[in-house]
Amino acid sequence: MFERRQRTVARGLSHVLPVFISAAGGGVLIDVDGNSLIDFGSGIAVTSVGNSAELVVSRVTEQVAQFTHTCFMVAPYEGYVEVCEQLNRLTPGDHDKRSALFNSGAEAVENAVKIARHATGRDAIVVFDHAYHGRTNLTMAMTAKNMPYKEGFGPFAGEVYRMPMAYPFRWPGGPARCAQEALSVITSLIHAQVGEENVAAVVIEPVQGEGGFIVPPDGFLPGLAAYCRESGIVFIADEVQSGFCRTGDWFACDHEGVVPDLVATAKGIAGGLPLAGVTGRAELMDSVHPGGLGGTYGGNPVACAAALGAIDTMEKEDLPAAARAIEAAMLPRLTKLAQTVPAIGDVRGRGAMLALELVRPGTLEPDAAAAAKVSRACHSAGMIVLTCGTYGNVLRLLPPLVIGESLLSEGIGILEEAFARL
Ligand code: PLZ
Repeated sequence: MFERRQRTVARGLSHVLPVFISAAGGGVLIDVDGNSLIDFGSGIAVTSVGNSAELVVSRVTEQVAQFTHTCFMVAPYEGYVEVCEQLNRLTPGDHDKRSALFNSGAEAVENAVKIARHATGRDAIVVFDHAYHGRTNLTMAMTAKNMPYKEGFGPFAGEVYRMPMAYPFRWPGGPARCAQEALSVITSLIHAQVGEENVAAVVIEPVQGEGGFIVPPDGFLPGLAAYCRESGIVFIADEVQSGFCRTGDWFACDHEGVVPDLVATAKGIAGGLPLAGVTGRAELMDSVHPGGLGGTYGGNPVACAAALGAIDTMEKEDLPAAARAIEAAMLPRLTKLAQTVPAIGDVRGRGAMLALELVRPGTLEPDAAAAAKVSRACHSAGMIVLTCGTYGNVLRLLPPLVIGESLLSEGIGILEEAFARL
């Protein structure tokens, strides 16, 4: 199969593991050779409700037999409206909201930017160091890391301005001063280099994903949101990776009661089917003329049925609490591990979005080779872990929220053993 893949599929698509999957569920992937792999990746934070979750399967099966596509812009259907109702209800804030549905996280982020520009009549977009927003032209411009995402793919969209991220582990003045100092640097840079009156939107992942699972210090996001409000800037939360129970709240912004003007969602929303959304203040969303937003497949009826099944599962099984329980089970063991392994410079994250940042002992120098070595050791021992980070030196742990205690514990054991052999 791998040989066939090499002959037919473009080289630009890489793999974490050279396996082909034939079945998955309950936090385990089974490959075509019959190997079982503990899943600490969830298909990059997608299968939070598990693979083939019961309510996803039943809703999708029913829908796929009824009709597969009409295009919401041609002939609407109830599932789309129901998903928008759920998004309006579940996203932070109880103000009047509207939603629109798309196919991917990148598409949701692009549309959030379109809406913010249209509503404000301004052009500039502010993003952050270590940000990841997607692989389309605009979202590549918004993404920080060159290799592999941007290398050779320019020219990139203009009017995108990058600011320092409040990154406690690497903040020069130390974690305690990170929030205040970052806010002051960011607001003065925006004033001096862009002019707040030109800024349509500030776009931020409330917990950064691909860039290294960077959790901003308390006070940073509320401060940034308040600054945006005072300056007439649309505050956009990219909750594509952090949203839908992953961090122990419905959305990562909920942790500090931050209410974004627009929220981009995808990944966990539909139990593995492709669906994304933009949800936000009715007056911003509705500033766009009819026909200004859309797409052939956005909010496809089968994907909407999957989302309704996934959201139902999250509520019935209280998956925010499940994510907090995963944190409670994992964090003490990871912290203990860090005390015995000098290469672990930082343990961070929330809920079931946890990470270890690896450095040369006693320094801040990133050690990508160590991260690669540990992840390879986990892979050979039958567990999927992913790396991330601008410097490629962060191991990230993203189990499905329904993984269950014993499998979770077995997975952490594999990680501990991999570190013991580092
Ligand atoms: N915003 C915060 O995490 C997707 C990228 C995988 P799409 N992250 C996984 C890869 O290498 O392509 C992501 C994200 C945040 C936007 C996106 C983009 O979502 O559904 O991949 O377009």
